[in-house]
Amino acid sequence: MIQAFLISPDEIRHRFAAAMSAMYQSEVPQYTTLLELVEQVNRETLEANPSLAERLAEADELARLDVERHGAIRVGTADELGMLRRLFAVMGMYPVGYYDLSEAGVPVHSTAFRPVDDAALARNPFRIFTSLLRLELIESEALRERAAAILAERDIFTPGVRELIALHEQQGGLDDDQAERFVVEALETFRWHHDATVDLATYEALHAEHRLIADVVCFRGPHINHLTPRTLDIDEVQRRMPAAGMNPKAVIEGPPRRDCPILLRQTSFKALEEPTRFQGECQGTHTARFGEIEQRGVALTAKGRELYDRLLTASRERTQGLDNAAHQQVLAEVFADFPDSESALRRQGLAFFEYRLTDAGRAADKVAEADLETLIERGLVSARPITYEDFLPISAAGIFQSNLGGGDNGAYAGNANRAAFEAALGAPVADELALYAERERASRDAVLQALAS
Ligand code: OOG
Ligand code: NI
Repeated sequence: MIQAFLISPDEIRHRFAAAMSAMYQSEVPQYTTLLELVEQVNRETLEANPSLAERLAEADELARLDVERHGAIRVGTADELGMLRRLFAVMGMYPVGYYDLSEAGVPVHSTAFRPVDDAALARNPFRIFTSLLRLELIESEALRERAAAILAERDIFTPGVRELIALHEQQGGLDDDQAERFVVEALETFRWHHDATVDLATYEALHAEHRLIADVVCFRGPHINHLTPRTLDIDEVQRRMPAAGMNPKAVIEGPPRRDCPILLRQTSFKALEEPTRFQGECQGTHTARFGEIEQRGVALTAKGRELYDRLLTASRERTQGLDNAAHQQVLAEVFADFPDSESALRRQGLAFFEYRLTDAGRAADKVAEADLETLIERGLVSARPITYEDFLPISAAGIFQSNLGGGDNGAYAGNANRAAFEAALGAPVADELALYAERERASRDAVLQALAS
C-alpha cells in the first residue's frame, strides 16, 4: 500500500540540494561569488537573447535556472559506498554509469547518483558524482594497510540518518517531518571538518602517494568538494572569473562552443588552500574544495559518442599546454567534423531526440506514414534534443587533476573494475545510453501510435 502521508523523493532531493547549497556557501564564500557571477552572466545572456529566454520559459526552465546541477564526494570503503546508495535512494537518486578514473592517473572509480525519469529530472536534476578510493592500487603495502586501518575507525553517517534510511526502506518513503529530519542528518555526512583525524606525518605520507588519498582518508567524512550551477554561457563566466577574484582552471573541459551544444562543458575555480588542524596540535593546510559550472547539450548515441571521443583524442595532440582561448580554437577546428544541426544529428543517428505531436499532428486524421523525418517535414511531429544528464571521464579527470595536481600517473592505468565497484555498491549501475535510448523509443512509439489511431 502506498501511504498517503509520504512525500515524494523528488521533494526530499530538492530540499536536500537547497540545504547543501546553503551549507557550502557558508563554508566556502568564494562559491557564493561564483553563484553571483553565474547569475549575472545568465541574466545578461537572456537579455541579449530573447528567443533563448522564450525557449527556456516554455520548457519551464527559467524558475529553476539557479538550482545546482551537481556536486561530488569521494569515499574510502565499500561499506561507505553501499550505505550512500541507500541514502541517495531516499531522494530518488540512483547510480548511473561507471567511470574508470585510473586511466587518468586518479586511483578511484565512480558513478553518478541521479534522478532517472523525466518528471524527476524536470523537478530537480541534482546529482552527486561519487568516487570510491581504490586502495588496492597503492603500491606500498604499509601505506595501504595504514589507510585501511584509519578508514575502518570512522563512521561517516549519523545514527539518526541510519534510522531514517531504515524507516524509508520499511515504509516505502518518509513523511514531511521525517524528511526534514533526514535532510538535517544526511547533511552531516557532507560537512567540512577543519580538523584531520591523523597527525601531519601520516597526512604527508598519504599525500605523497596521491593528494586524493589524503583527502579521502584523513578526515571524519567525505566533505562535499564542489557544487555546480548551470551557466548559459560558460565561455563568458570563464573569462570573467579572474576579475571577480577567482582563479579558473586552465581550460574548459569537453566539446567546444557550438550551435547545437553536445554533451557537457565544465570549468571551475581552483581548489582553495584551507587551514587544517592535525592531531598533536599541529596546524597545516588542505586543498580540496572548489566551485564548478556546467553547460549541457544533447545526449549522444554510441555512434555520436565514438565520434566525440575520436575528435577529442585527435585534438589533444594539438592542445597540450595551450591557454583556453587557443585550446577552444583548436577544438572548434577539429570539431568542424561533428555535424552541427539538429536535423543532421538526428538523420545520422548521432544524438538522442524526444518526439512529440505538434498541434497539427494532434489535429490530423489517421496518418499511415511511419517515417519520422517525413512526419517532421510535414509538420506533424517535432523533435527535441534529450539533454545529457551524465558525466565525461576525460573531463572529470581534467577536473580532478586541476584540483589535486599531478598529471598522468601511468601506475594506476588500465584498471577498470566495474564488477568490484558494483560489489561495493551492492547493486549494478544503470547504463546511461540505454536510458536515453529508451526515452527516445517510448516517445517515438507514442507519437506513431497516436497518429495511427
Ligand atoms: C569529482 C570530479 C568530477 C565532474 O563534474 O566531472 C566531477 C571530484 O573531484 O571528486 O565532478
Ligand atoms: Ni563536477
